[in-house]
Amino acid sequence: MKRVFIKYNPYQVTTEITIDDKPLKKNSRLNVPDQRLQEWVDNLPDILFEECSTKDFEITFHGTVLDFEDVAAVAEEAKAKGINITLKHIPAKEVKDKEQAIADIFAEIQNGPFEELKQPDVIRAFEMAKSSDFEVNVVATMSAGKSTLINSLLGQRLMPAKQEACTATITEIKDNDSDHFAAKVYDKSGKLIETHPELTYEIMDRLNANPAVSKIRAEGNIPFVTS
Ligand SMILES: Nc1nc2c(ncn2[C@@H]2O[C@H](COP(=O)(O)OP(=O)(O)O)[C@@H](O)[C@H]2O)c(=O)[nH]1
Ligand SMILES: [Mg+2]
Repeated sequence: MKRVFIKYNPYQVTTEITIDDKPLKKNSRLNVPDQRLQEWVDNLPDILFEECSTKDFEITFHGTVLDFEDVAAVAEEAKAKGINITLKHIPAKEVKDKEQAIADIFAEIQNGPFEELKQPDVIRAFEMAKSSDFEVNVVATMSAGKSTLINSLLGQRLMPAKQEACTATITEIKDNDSDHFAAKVYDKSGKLIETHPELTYEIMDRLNANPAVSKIRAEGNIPFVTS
């Protein structure tokens, strides 16, 4: 039996492998600098068999849970070829740990001396980058068909679409599982001025004609967005 140690860092894409505590030979096919685990892990059992002339291995994997699962799947498949791999996992920092570290640095920056990094647009950009929300902007000249396209994606006529300027107000539409659209309406200063539990074409038409309305935040089911 050979003892294989694999340390894989998915953030820097670095791999360290030892066999029986010895570094790999120069010509080993397991020298995989700059390659993602997923590029070579499928070949791992065959390479180990070729290079170690045994079919019994104990692999200790130091890495994230997701990457360990890929190694485990490959080890399971290798059984069919008569290659026996027992596995051990040494946990590594997960994505959520890294995200927390980044959030901590950003919080520190907010208490620091650089005013440029405390501006609302910087904070918003950071929140967006952290969020699982994925923002898609529909941008085109007047009457290009933006509202028509959005209605078609929503599967219902919600945006006023006409041969004239009719939707100059910024509208955000967020996907959720509700069976109808609801909206919150804001003025230029960001103050909430109206709420609509049941948004309709007529309400949208009126809101778009109202100069006091600066932003509409709608939420409802966007049929083709599943996650
Ligand atoms: N022929 C044609 N007309 C369209 C198409 N898409 C939109 N329109 C029409 O173009 C006009 C402007 O569309 P609208 O969606 O309001 O454009 P927006 O200003 O970009 O939001 C409306 O009269 C639509 O019916 C299209 O694909 N073909
Ligand atoms: Mg429009």
